Amino acid sequence: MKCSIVLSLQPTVFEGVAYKGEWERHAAKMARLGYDGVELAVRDPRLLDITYLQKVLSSLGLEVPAIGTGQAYVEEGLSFTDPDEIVRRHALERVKAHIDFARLLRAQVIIGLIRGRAQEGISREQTMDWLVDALAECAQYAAPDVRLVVEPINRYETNLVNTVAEGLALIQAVGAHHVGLLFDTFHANIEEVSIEGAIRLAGRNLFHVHVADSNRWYPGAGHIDFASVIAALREIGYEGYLSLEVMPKPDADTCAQRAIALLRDLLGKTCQGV
Ligand code: LER
Ligand code: MN
Repeated sequence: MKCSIVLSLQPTVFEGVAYKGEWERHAAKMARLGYDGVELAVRDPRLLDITYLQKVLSSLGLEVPAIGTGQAYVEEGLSFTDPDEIVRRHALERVKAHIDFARLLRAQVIIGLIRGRAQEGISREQTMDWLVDALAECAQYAAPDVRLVVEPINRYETNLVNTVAEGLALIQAVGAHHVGLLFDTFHANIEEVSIEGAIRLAGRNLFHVHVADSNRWYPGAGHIDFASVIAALREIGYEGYLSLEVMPKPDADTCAQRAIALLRDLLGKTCQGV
């Protein structure tokens, strides 16, 4: 397993990301600390200079395991399940732009908050139909080389797909090999009966992992047992990234340093920077 950290390429109101904006400086610092990659949270990839971004990241030796899309929802209200057809269409177009961007970076595309919420006055069946159709259209667009990762998210942020079991049902409805799950330890600690049990249930469908402790601080600052989480991930043969998605508490640099120190220790690797 390798380690990455979420960098938001632009300012955002989303609280669960330690570094926002000034990404060149932050990426250089993460490379020095020993991170293998940076996960990029991107509101609209069409506003970016991709050639420049690729040049900077490759000069730092950083991979991009995944692209986050949630800011298109948080900042602009785009979602796959909005009752307004035009909003749903814009959400699809935006995620297709994320897929184009991810293809160049060999990254996965996260389907997290962009799925939206089931809203009053709309049947759950209708909402799920919109979600399955949108995911199927994205899967077709992403095939064969870009993987999509559906993230179960806790009930306080969405009422659609809170658990791994619900995530599996959704990806099974789409039925494509390149659509899998993102497991976030913070959400799982709220929603799952057992964090390790949920990892085992995800099994080979697990494509990406977000790590944050029970309080959404860095691993080690709350009560999740990360040694046991890593053991469960090893048990299912997971070889992807552990990607740090945390609030900047007490501050971003402390999170980044303490997280890599703990994760590298648990993974049995030496940490370059700390
Ligand atoms: C939202 O809480 C989250 O965990 C992000 O990864 C959503 O895209
Ligand atoms: Mn997450």
